[in-house]
Amino acid sequence: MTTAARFITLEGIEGAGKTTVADRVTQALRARGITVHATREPGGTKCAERIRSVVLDRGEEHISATAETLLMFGARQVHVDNLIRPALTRGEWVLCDRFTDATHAYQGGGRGVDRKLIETLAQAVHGDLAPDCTLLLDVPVRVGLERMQARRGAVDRFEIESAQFFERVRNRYLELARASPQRFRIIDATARLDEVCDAALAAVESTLNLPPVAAS
Ligand code: Z5A
Repeated sequence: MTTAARFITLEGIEGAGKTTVADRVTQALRARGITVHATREPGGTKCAERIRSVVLDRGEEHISATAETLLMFGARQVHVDNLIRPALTRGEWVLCDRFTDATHAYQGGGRGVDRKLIETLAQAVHGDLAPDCTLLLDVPVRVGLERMQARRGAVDRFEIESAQFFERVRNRYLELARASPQRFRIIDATARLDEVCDAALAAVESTLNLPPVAAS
């Protein structure tokens, strides 16, 4: 099947279900014959994954909100240059678990980094590259944190943050979604996981005008 390259992103607070939804949407698109690169941020390439470890690990040194923002964009530049742009140029699709909206939500909303700084860095790093469709998996913070605690393993630098921090992140995400209603689809991620996956897939299909799959 030939379709123009598309860039899809998934966003949401911790425990929203992005990992499962990303797998399900990727499989459904591949079943249509579309070449899809499923990737994530921070990370997605060897070098960007090393930056991910630096920014998520709870080391001894203080990492300021500005340093955190710069690390996110450093990883993003490497990811965009080595994976995202080349794939889109080849006409392939990219489905990315988080992108620049996450920096607006976490570093901007959560940590209070100036919006203009984030916009300037975004312009320098990826210019006019923007997702065609962004799924915001929305859950109340209490639900996200309960899910996170239920599967508790090693805790990263974000997972130690307070409920108030995640409220600010969620609110900024909802603001971003309201500001770009053509690009964003808000999915109620409190529903059963299979229902969330179905809603996410339907949102991708409607936003990108994909023809329905013929029943087998
Ligand atoms: N970050 C940033 O600050 N700035 C940036 O610019 C970028 C990122 C790009 C790592 O991201 C951190 O980086 C992230 C923001 C920051 N930290 N936080 N918070 P990440 O995306 O790799 O990590 P994450 O958000 O922590 O992923 P996650 O916790 O794995 O969330 P998820 O992928 O949305 O959830 P999940 O793994 O699919 O599900 C979590 C659990 O909940 C799991 O046990 C599921 O079975 C359960 N779950 C999920 N959905 C449901 C439903 N609907 N019902 C029942 N149970 C469910």
